[in-house]
Amino acid sequence: MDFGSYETLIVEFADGVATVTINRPEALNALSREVIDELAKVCDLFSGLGDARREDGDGANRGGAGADDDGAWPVRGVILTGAAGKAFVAGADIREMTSMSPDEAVAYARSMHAVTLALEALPVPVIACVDGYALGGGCELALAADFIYASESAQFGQPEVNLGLVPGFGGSVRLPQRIGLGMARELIYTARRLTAHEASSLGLVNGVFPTREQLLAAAAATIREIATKSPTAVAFAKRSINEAVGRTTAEGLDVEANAFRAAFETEDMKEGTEAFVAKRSPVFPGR
Ligand code: CO8
Repeated sequence: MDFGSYETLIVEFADGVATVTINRPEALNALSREVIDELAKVCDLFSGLGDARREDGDGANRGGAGADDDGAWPVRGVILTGAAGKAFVAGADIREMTSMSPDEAVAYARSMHAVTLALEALPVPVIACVDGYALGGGCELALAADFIYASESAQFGQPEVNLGLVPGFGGSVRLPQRIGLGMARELIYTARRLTAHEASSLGLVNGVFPTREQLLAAAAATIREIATKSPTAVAFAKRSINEAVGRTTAEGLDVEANAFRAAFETEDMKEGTEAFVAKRSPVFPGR
């Protein structure tokens, strides 16, 4: 399977799990413009998963490594992590930022907004594996994943006010959504850091693991567990949850009803319900 070649990322694939590693350990994996461009390319690669088979899609199989010739689901989930060392990602690249005009800085922020939205739009789950610092843009990148697992050494924070800045890659939107307004305000105004266990107690992190190896293994195991389910149903569930965020209850229920209808029309639904009645394990066709 060809994932292309990258200067700042390592993209690996095994057993349905794609692992995307941001590889700039000399700068604590900071999100340079090149990293952001390459993350956008990877998102594009995976965005076509299941298109040829999803009832709601445009029927086009965009090909690439994300979708094979049959439009099946070779990639069942993505792990997003940073190269081993001190950091998951220590934020936006502060050195690059120092020479930017306000317009360039906003374009830089916008390019990362696009990446975070693209990650949320992927039809497969994305798990951020945070080992070391997830600061500023690093925390914001992790927040764009479906959920976050952390190692004991993880530290989370939005230290932008130390630099005379505000969160610029979505932190002022997604952090309050994840941990509540009051706690998000306190963290952003003080630039305090959270340990992995503190982040876990706030619901920012779903699981804390002793070592980096155990962290990555746990995320891969969760993706493989999800891979035993209907891929179309998981994709509709992800879309439904993301589209309902920030809406009224009534609007959110409309979003859910649309997703439910779309799922109801799939062959996966037919197979899943028939298998239940026949007391056998389902074999989901993924369409
Ligand atoms: N950008 C660029 N280089 C970095 C960054 C970064 N964010 N973080 C660390 N580095 C570099 C250091 O400059 C150093 O390089 P060198 O060896 O060449 O001097 C190397 O990585 C190692 O770092 P340290 O020596 O500082 O390592 P320490 O273990 O002493 O400290 C820390 C680790 C605490 C993580 C420290 O490096 C630090 O505080 N880093 C900055 C953290 C931060 O403030 N992040 C937020 C950045 S702002 C942001 O993300 C806003 C996003 C929205 C931007 C929107 C654009 C408009």
